[in-house]
Amino acid sequence: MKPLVTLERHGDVAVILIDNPPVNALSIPLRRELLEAVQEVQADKVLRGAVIACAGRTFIAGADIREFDAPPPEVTTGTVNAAIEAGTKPFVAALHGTALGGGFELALACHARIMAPDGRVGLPESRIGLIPGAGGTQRAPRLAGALAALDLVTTGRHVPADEALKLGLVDEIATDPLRQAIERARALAANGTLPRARDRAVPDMVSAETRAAFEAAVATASRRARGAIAPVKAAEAVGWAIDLSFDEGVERERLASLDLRTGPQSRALRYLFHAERVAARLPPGAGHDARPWPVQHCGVVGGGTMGSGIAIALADAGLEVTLVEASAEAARAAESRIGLVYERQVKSGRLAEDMLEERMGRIRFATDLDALAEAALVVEAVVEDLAVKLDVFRRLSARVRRDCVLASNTSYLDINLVADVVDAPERVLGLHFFSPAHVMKLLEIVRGGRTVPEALATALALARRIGKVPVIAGVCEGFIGNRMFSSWRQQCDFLLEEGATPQEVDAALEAYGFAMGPYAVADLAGLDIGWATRKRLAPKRDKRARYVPIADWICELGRFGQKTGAGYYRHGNGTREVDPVVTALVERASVEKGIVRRAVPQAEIVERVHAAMVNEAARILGEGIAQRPSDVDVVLVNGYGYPSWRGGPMHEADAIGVAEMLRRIAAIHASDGVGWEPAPLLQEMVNSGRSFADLNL
Ligand code: T1G
Repeated sequence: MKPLVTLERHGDVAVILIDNPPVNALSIPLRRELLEAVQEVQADKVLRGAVIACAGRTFIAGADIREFDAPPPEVTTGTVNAAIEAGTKPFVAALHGTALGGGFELALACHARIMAPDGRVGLPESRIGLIPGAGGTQRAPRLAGALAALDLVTTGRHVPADEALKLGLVDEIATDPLRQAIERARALAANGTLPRARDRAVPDMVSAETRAAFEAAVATASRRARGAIAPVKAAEAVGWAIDLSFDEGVERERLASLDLRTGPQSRALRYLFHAERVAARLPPGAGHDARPWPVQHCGVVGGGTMGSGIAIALADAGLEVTLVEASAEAARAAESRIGLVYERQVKSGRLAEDMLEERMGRIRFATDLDALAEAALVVEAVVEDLAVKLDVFRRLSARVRRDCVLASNTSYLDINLVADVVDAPERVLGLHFFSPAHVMKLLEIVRGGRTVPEALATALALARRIGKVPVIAGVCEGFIGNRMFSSWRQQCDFLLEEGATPQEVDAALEAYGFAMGPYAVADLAGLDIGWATRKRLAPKRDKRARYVPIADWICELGRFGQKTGAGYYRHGNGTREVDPVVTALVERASVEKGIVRRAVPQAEIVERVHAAMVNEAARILGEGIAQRPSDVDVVLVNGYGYPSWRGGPMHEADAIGVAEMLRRIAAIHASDGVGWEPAPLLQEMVNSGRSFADLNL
């Protein structure tokens, strides 16, 4: 077995080199070898110091997530850190790539940190339901201050090199961090200094005012957690760095991290971490090892809200983008729309001012599809009208390369109809972005009947490159996400007729962990889109099915949500208010159905919404539209605000039990009739004793 850790001698400084692809995760054997190397350096008569570095794409990206269900090992990252700090020789970390979690905690225990200019550091443990367990919540505040450390451990964000240097988390940025780290170790040994984070006081907790600012920041972080435990615990741990001795703080942190590791929230978040990576792989079977076609120049047809957002997402990833609009005026409107987004990013500090021109320069604007002649991939994002879309694809097909991937951003169009009108139908697929396209993580990749694996591989590679979370969907009305949303939104409307109000439904789901309830989301997105869909589908709707007209009545009043100042709510200066007009419409719906309104408990709202999700998902799985239940969870969490610390509706259905889910859905069918029949898959699963987790394997 190749060693995971080697020790190279560079004169009187050792380089401890870690090599554990793909991300040098701290596994049990690696930590054991690392501790032995540290002890060897400390015992060696010649060596005066050491550097810890990694081979491959990144410094240690954290503890090995796959080991978290096993009992805690005897050699933890904290053990290695303590050995480094207890010694009399300087250890310097050479950081590149993403030094995260236990990896960055190891670096913080070193006496200095040298970082590559394009490197990033972070303590993202809260994103998998944990808190740093190897001193990160105790050393980071001592180096960067409590407020900065609080931000890092509660958001889990990655910190770029220049910010890490400014915060004091690293000591130097160098294009050759290894060479510079060797020099730094030699210099520290020469002047006999051993700077240790643990010896410092937290620099910014110096007065009642700063402590009050810290407490206020803790309260904000807790509010933003919306039911997630880890960020709240991480904030508390930073407080230990202020109030307790280092050793007391480290011990409390270790125990808290171990406690969270066995809890349901961390299990759910680790499940999602794995699920997102499984979803991003090519489907098993024929062509599962297909290679993606190279993509550098992308086209976008249509510069409205979606097209502009897609162009930004592509440009932000360093791709060349040509956006084609129907007229010079429309192209100018798209350019100003995109410019506004970047100007807002400059104002908020997310984009450096001197980067604005360069970023805008990545997007060219044109009015002729000939401008896409050399594009490797084109995303159509014109109006959701079948005839218009098919005309665009007919004209595109005559102008672009035969191997150019042709994608539609449609939220419902049958991709096979597009494939019918182009030559080379094998390169046609759907790329369903979620608004705002440059922000929302989810990307549904819709696979047509003739889409070849190479085209899928190209779309998956593009998703990864632009930082999206891809899920492959088959062709049906609404693919995976919108089809499920349509189903559970109907249950919400039924609840309105039975006695709930829009604000009560929203409050119940927001208490459950959703960032925003469905009616508030509808007002944000615009009610006219759903209205147009309902009118389009009306001829096909089963007249026996229960139908709630409240949304139609609201739209008939010209109330389309925030964009018109009123929808389910009345909107003004960033607030939403209950509107008696809507309350009256809701009550009218009950009267017209002869329903005596009743108080609807929050638990019932959540239970019925969840059951509707699971039943529609079971149908989607049974039809092969989604490959596995965990893909459905990835869609709901990344595209619809389902609380990630719950894992997703399918993960939660397993905790409730499939038989109980079937019972709940059967009860809904008994009360709500046609369209609410339990999915056949559920009975099959009960008969075979299989869980949704079993279907993921
Ligand atoms: N453990 C095990 N495997 C990991 C891993 C980890 N920490 N991180 C990534 N992988 C695998 C991943 O499953 C995939 O495998 C491959 O590496 C490439 O990952 C003690 C307790 C580092 C930014 O939370 O954020 O330290 O699917 O596809 O998009 O206090 O991976 O190919 O078989 O994501 O370039 C803290 C989690 C752990 C970092 C790279 N660390 N990882 O992103 O590649 S807890 C994290 C990431 C901890 C300490 C605590 C990302 C990345 P496969 P990828 P990427």
